[in-house]
Amino acid sequence: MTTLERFEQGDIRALSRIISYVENEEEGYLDLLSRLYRKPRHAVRIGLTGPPGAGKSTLVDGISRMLLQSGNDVSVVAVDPTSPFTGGALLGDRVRFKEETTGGKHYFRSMASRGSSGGLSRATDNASLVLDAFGFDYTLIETVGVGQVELDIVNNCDLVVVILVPESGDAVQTLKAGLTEIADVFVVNKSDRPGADRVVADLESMLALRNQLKTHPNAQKSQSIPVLDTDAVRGKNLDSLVEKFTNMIQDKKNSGEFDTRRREQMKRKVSEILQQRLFAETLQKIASKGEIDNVVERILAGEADPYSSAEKLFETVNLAQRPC
Ligand SMILES: Nc1nc2c(ncn2[C@@H]2O[C@H](COP(=O)(O)OP(=O)(O)OP(=O)(O)O)[C@@H](O)[C@H]2O)c(=O)[nH]1
Ligand SMILES: [Mg+2]
Repeated sequence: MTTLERFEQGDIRALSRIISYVENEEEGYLDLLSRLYRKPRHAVRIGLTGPPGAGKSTLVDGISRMLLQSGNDVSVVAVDPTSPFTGGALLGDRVRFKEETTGGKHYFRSMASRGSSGGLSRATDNASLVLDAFGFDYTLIETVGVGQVELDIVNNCDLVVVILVPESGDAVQTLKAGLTEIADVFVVNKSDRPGADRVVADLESMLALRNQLKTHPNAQKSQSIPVLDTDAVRGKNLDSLVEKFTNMIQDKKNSGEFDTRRREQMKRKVSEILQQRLFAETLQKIASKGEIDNVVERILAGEADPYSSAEKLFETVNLAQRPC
């Protein structure tokens, strides 16, 4: 039996193998993705992001348990952009699976650096597709930090939970980090520690302030951004959090926002693929003419500048492509 056949029959080892296959972009992986895109899928993707040590994994565990208890199959993808990963040797550490006695299936997978930031976000997106095609109801994606890589990753999610802690301090920093642009829900975790109330209040007043600035493009969105305080270790408010985001997802589905978001994500994905393809092809055409070296010499000799030279090189390709 092929790995794909075993995957289709619900074999977890085949699932892990297929995730590695697409993660490493092994030969033929695009054909496989093409088949998976045609399969029925219904998983909801939830992105959870926040600073290191904020309690994301503890929260993800708690949320998973609740979703499992309601009979859902839950997969978790933990993305760690800082951890270099070189091959299959660590697979055992990167995969956990258990069939909950009380509920659904639970699968855990970690993803590590793929060399380039675009690569990691693409690998995470493709792994999520595999999990979706396998039949999971939810995929929880944990990412550390708030850099471009994390933004790219959570931009592919249906709902984004941003996790802060009392130590996050001045919540205005949050705004600067662009968190309000991506958050659908704010969580202030470690609420057993002093200062949590203050961060909740700061966040709430910041969101209220943004609503008053009617001209802000996200004003409408921030109106409905809830702020919850949790204690992931003791389970405080985890039920409210799960209830909140499941209701939000249902509302988004009812209002059409869910589909609109997915449509935008897919449009972005197709555009990115196209962009990379066009870029690579155009550059290759220009390079094959050996013109770049000539241009560099002319710029260094003070006879040209990089901007108009690049423009002229681009035009040579563009003109060559035009039909007569
Ligand atoms: N007091 C308290 N400790 C917590 C809470 N949530 C998590 N922790 C602890 O904080 C530490 C970090 O928790 P993790 O869940 O690993 O945090 P993380 O955000 O996943 O960490 P990284 O993935 O390394 O960024 C652990 O020791 C947890 O037990 C909480 O609500 N209150
Ligand atoms: Mg973690």
